Amino acid sequence: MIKYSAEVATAQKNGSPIVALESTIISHGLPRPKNLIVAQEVEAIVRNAGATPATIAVIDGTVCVGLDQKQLERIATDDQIVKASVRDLALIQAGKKSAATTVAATAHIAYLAGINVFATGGLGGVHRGNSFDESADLVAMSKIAIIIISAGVKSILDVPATLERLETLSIPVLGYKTKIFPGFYLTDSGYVIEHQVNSANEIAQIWRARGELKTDECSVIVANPVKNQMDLKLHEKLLTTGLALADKNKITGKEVTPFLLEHFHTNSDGESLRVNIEIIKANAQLAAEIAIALK
Ligand code: PSU
Ligand code: MN
Repeated sequence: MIKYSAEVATAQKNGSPIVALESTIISHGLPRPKNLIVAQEVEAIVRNAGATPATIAVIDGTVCVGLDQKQLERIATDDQIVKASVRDLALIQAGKKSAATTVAATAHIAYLAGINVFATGGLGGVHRGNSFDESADLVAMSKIAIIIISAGVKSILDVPATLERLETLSIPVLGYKTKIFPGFYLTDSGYVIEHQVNSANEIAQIWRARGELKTDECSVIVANPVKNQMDLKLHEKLLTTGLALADKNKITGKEVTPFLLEHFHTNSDGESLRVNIEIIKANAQLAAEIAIALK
């Protein structure tokens, strides 16, 4: 059912560390043409750190774990690529269609492939102003055992509501070298978390302890704050205008997150893109270190 890239198949055979990477950030999260370059650079970071990258997507009905150059290009440039969450996967496969996978869908496939570390940019969560719009990422993370490295949830979301949902769903949130929950574009979302970890080894130890205590049925979130955050004033302005515009244009469902991200990218003169790239690269690096520590 799953097609593995040559390098991922080799890594699996050798039992060497693998890092899953999501593809919606490439197709719907970053502007073209930079998206393809970033996707390639992120894979290179994982390789240089001593692990194997496995970017996950569905191509012409085949679930792919690890993409070759042409497939990566397709995800980055083809307008037919849709954004797929968990509920969409079977439809995409049966219809022989192609899709980029969200955090939820990527975590699901990575788990099937036996991969236990996954790097992304930002997690989905509870949206502002519409308490029924909760990302399926939350539900997926409550059911899938994988370590997910992110820069928190975006400030476009309702951060405190998301943190409360994570608590309800019993999903542990570990701050990497901090107790301040990051806000994706911002180093500090304004909310604190309980647990700080200071090394990849510490995370690996927690992962193993979960197994012994049978609290290992959900994800572990590692929140890795961006170092050089977005200009605060610009962020505030784009957040206000973006939310108002989404409301005015009646943007709903899976369109909301891509709409707001694009609003940031087209109106920040490269600033949101710079931060986004820094985040995904730093998370890929940390994910590789954790994957190595687990071995
Ligand atoms: N955060 C980002 N960039 C992204 C996304 C989130 O910084 O591209 C994507 C991820 O794939 C995430 C999805 O899983 O948005 C969440 O979408 P929704 O809010 O519709 O569940
Ligand atoms: Mn939604």
